[in-house]
Amino acid sequence: MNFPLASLDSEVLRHLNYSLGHHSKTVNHSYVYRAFAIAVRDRLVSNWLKTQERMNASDSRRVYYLSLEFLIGRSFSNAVHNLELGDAARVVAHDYGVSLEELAEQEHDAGLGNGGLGRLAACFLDSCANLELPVVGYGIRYEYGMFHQHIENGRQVEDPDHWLRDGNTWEIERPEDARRIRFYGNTTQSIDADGDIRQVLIDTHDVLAIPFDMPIPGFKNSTVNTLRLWKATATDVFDLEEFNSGSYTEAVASKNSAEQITMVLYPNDASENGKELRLKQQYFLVSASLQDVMASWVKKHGEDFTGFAEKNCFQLNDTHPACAVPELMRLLIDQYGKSWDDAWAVTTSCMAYTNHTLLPEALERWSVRLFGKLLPRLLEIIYEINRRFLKTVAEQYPGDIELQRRVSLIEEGHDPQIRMAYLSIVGSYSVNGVAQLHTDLLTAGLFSDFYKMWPGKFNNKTNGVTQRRWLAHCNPELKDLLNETIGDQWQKDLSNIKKLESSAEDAEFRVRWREVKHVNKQALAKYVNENAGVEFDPSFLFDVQVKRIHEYKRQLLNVLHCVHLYDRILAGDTQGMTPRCVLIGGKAAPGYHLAKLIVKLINDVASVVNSEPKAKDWLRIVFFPNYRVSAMEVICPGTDLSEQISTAGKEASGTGNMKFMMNGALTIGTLDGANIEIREKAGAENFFLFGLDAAEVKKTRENYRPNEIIAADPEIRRVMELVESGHFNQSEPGIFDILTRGLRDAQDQWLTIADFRSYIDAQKRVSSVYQDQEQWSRQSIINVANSGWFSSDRTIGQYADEIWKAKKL
Ligand code: 26Q
Repeated sequence: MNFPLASLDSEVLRHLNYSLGHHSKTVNHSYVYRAFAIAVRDRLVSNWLKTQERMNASDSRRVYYLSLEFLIGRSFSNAVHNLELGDAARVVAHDYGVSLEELAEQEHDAGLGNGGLGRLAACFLDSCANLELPVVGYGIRYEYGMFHQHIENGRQVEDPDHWLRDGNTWEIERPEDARRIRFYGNTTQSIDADGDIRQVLIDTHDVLAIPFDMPIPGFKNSTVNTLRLWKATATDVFDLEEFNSGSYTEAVASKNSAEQITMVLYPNDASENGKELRLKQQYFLVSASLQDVMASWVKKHGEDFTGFAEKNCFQLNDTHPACAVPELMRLLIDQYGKSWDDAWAVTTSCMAYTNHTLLPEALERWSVRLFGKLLPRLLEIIYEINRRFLKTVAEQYPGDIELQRRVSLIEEGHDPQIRMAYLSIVGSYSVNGVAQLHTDLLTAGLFSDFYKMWPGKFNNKTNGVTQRRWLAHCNPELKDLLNETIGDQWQKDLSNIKKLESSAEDAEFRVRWREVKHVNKQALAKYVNENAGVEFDPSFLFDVQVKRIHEYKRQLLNVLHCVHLYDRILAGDTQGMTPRCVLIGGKAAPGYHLAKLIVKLINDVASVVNSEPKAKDWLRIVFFPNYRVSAMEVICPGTDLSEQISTAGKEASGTGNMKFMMNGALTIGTLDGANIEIREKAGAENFFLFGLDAAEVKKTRENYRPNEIIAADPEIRRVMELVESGHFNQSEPGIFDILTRGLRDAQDQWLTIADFRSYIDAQKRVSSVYQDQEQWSRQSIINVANSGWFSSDRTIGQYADEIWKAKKL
């Protein structure tokens, strides 16, 4: 089936008239955007349906990527790019007196994620469509995405993000595929038709899950994959009949409590423990998605699930969807009457788990009490999984009671907890980390007991990002230069970018390289001015750190370096200094007070420095508000220096580091996460390394004396004294004491002071290389030429071959 489409201009006009009810060409940009978006979407639809047919016809294993987060950002510009409609769309937009970029800006970001983990899921979907793999994303259609951040008196203020307020062109509601999700209730036994005893749940509170499908277009291929997002609604059609007429209004009002479940994304990028609503979200996603997959299996194969695992696989994006393990068991046993052993064989052959954290405190745990109240049957199943698992442990390691206690899925105590990571490991056939160091540290540390039991389960899949969004689309100037120099195959397969390397020695090419960067820096300077009212000078070095605000990511170290530069400027010590514009952006979790205080410090240091006349020629600092996907699309092309300065052994991978590398920034960083691989690929001479490595961090903690380091280093001492004197917070004395006390504390987890001298020295090397623009350009080109490994196409290729065993459609 091919739906005939007229030319883009007449389609846009038709949608403006008939879909949106406007007649004039002078209508506002928001309507023009929507007419365009519908016209572009129409171009996806027939390929979307064809891809579904191909998927149904193919006998490849299918993959379901289960994630509480998909940080999609904007879809319009991405679809235009992947369909190669840019030139046509530009011309038509011109007729409406608007640029394509202005139109694209009408779209609200789909901010359905916190940060790295959510954006990774979105890059993965793009790569799966590019590689034509049969992968479906399953997530939640949050009414409110990641909060909007604005700054008042230097402090973060959160506002709700009602991203759907102008409608969403990129979704199709499919009420016919609604699923029923059952919460609370009690388990009892009953005899089924065959005379077998079955566990049944009674007196449950039910909610409906309604799917909304979003198209995920491949690049220059006819593949359009699906992201299916679930929305919760009340089961009113069923329940209202049962209710007597007196409770009619109450029944209608109960719609509200059902819809709560998908109302808002939890804005914590480390676990926020114990919130019942969060557990409801997790189970809601998992149960709806599993029922969906199993219903289509049954339609085709009947209730025989013996071949199910060979043809289906679920990738768990962290432990957030870990209920998939006991829920699949429940469905197989209670719904389809399978034996425990058969159900367990199926489950443990089709679940795969990705871990994204090294912070032990961020491993998810649920109180047994709360879990058992909300999901009583699942708790029974988890206990049975644990009983059988501990039995095999006891057989394998007789007498090792301590081991049994350590690996138990239940952490005993006055309020026993379910260890979701352990449940995921026991229930999966694959467990992976997201960078080599991360995987090594997991198998040697957090998960070492499990690694000893099942070494073959563990594997590494270093993260990647999609070069379509993060290079071709966001940096059209660089795209054009690359295409002209090495052809355009790199968009399909980024390993081709290696061909660029020889151009590093071409002086004329380097001039053009700098011209591209300059244009991008001008665009970033304009964006910074519009959004934060600070003037950035494109002749300065643009030094950028954007990511969630966290102690371990050490935005504090960056600020301390800014204070050090400011101190030197005031002292007239600008010998060898390079003028810099420092940009820091990111959101703090609303309940994470220290992170919010770091935001305040950045803003207060920025306002003092920016209003100091002596600093004007040397240093500008901005806290960029409301950092998000669409902001990164402007920020990364204009960045010279990428700050990746986490305490070694804490950042699982990082993915912003890869986006900056692809756009020609050099990295200053620690030996943490994927930084290590970036440095290996780019060459140590093209990376500004500083700080302790993970092993040294561990060792240093044993005998850490930050006060001695501060006392012994006059530059560091002055920085501390400046901050402690209240110089940056004269009207609010004492507010930063908790931060400076933390820095001086021997128990400081993040060892900021331990790495400060090394960081200052590395920043000096940055300054001096930057002053040799030819050298800087060479190193920048070499970084881009070696960024091929960090394409999410490479990552997904490895998932498909090594974990999923999925074949191209
Ligand atoms: C958990 C429970 C309750 C509420 C929220 C959460 C929650 C939500 C999001 C916990 C963690 C996250 C997100 C974690 C995350 O983004 N981790 C990052 O994942 C990236 C992709 O693998 C890595 O590159 C980063 O190193 C890692 O920090």
